[in-house]
Amino acid sequence: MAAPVEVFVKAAVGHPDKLGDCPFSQRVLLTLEEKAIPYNATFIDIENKPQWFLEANPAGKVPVIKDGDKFVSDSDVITQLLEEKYPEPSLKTPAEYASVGANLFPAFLGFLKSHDSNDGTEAALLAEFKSLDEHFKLNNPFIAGEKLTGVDLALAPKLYHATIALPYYKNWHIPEQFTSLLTYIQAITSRESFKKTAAPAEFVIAGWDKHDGVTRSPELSTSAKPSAGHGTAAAKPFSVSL
Ligand SMILES: N[C@@H](CCC(=O)N[C@@H](CS)C(=O)NCC(=O)O)C(=O)O
Repeated sequence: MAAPVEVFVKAAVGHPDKLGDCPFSQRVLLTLEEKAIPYNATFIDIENKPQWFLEANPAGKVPVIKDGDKFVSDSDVITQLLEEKYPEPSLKTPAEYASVGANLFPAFLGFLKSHDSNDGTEAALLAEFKSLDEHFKLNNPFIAGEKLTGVDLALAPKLYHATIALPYYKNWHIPEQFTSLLTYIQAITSRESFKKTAAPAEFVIAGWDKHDGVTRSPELSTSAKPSAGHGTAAAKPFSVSL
């Protein structure tokens, strides 16, 4: 039997022995889980990167996998390599669906960092969610229809972050009328693979707290941080007590 894949992913902020909040790391873990590939995960404290990690991977980003003697970085490259080496079950995304949701993360980040309610970032994010909702009205239960594919595993961790960070930092939720999108989020984040690889809400917030420019709206700044708990269901977003 082949040796387990060695994968290096982000550790939780303040908990170097626990899985952290990186959506790109989760994408790779999801791919390993859904393909039932045996793996060993090592958590990397990105605020205090070990010397051996920087020598092996000078760009210093996670996720990384070890392929023979080589370290391979970037979730796009890693998931493609895993697809080639472990073709069954296939997670190949048909070309026409490959870019679904590709603009979500930049739009989410733009709004999360915005301190000007008139700068258009909220409208841009809303347009992304609307376009996803329209997609899922026509294509479901997965992005490509009947079958789970790699594009779902790239998008799901980003949606999970959105459902935790937007309520917490901006008191903002995905509008309830986007029922097809919310159904998708509920279903994909309920998969065993997702629950096993998701960082709990408090680690997601701890991660975003470290990002430049990410701060809570002033009216939220005194309310509670998320409490301990694992696998917050995305359609029941973490809510702050105001
Ligand atoms: N394009 C990369 C992005 C990876 C990335 O941004 N990783 C972040 C954590 S989520 C990281 O390693 N940051 C540490 C650093 O930049 O030093 C991918 O898809 O893997």
